[in-house]
Amino acid sequence: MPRAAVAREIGSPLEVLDVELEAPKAGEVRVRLGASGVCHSDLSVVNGTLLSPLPSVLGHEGAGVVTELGEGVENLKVGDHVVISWVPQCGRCYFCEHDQGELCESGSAAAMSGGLLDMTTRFSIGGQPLYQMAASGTFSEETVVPAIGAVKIADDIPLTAAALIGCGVLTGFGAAVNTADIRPGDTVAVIGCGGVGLNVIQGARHMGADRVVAVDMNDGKLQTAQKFGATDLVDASNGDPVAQVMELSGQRGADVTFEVIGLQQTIEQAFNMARRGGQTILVGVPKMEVMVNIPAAIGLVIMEKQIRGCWYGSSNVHRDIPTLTRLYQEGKLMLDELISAEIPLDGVNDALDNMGSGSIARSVIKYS
Ligand code: PAD
Ligand code: ZN
Repeated sequence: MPRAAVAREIGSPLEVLDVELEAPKAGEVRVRLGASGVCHSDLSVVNGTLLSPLPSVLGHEGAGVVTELGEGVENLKVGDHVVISWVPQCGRCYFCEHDQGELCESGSAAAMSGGLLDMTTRFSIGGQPLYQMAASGTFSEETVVPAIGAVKIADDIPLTAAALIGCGVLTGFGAAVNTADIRPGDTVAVIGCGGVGLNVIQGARHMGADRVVAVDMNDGKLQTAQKFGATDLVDASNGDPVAQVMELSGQRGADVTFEVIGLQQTIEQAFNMARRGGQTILVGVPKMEVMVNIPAAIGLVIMEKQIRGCWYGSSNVHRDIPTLTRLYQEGKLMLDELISAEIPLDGVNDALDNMGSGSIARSVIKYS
């Protein structure tokens, strides 16, 4: 019986409980988790920003070791180290075939349902089913996931570092590398420098951006952003961030801007600080009812600005997870530096509470 952190209802702290876990069905694998990052999207489920069926085992940024194979699993074997993908990607549907695996038909439906590919969950407690967030459920010592949602990595990559790839790195780095069109020499602005925004920053540098302007309201987050490659720091709590980015870019605006928080105000700021002909990428997930005001004639047509959403870093996980682990091994991707605190599962509520602290990039649950 694994121990898992369960969200029973919106607004209540997670409860760490012994839960039942069924054996993997056909096409599924059981994974003993080594580590799970704590992402803002977990907090967004707890506070009701992000709708996800409850009661549920939360956590969607994990890595571990395969311990059991369901019938017919051929891509993995017992003992393989894997990163869990919170959008399982089949490789065969319309979206996967159009290089949009992050929108995979079967994976997206599963992730939204709180279950696996057949929309049912493997967790329960006292006979009552417990959903698993985003076809994952990584706030648990063990989980069962679709085999197409577990991507093999080398055994010598620490699972704490690998876990972060599962959401924050794929999303943030992917937003810069896959979703956006960053060109060498560009000026990029990133609003929101938490666990995901830091990876947008390192992704933008990887793409050859000359200047990366980090925008945040928290000085500690800005200091960390500098370590991840930000060249200019804008404190949004001290003056209009749009005016500050305009000034830094000779009043032209940034070539590419990213919003990595999920607020109407900062989405509009990101759009307004992009140059004519520039691009704005929305990564932060706002409350469902949020609408944004974009000047259609001036902003979109006459200034030819683009605005584009980004889901899971527009990643093909079967291609991008191996690429990211290789970059890490070559010293070209910072993962260990993202880990501000290694915590036990029982510390998960504190980690959710402390997410806004300037000294935290990511808290990582380490399982023994
Ligand atoms: P985080 O809490 O670590 O970082 C958020 C950052 O925003 C912090 O540094 C805050 O200080 C900063 N911030 C908050 N308000 C403001 C403001 N008004 N102006 C400037 N800075 C501000 O979160 P995270 O990095 O884990 O996640 C960020 C968002 O990305 C969140 O909405 C999450 O749900 C979303 C996300 N989206 C995807 C996707 O596929 N699109 C994947 C993963 C996470
Ligand atoms: Zn996440």
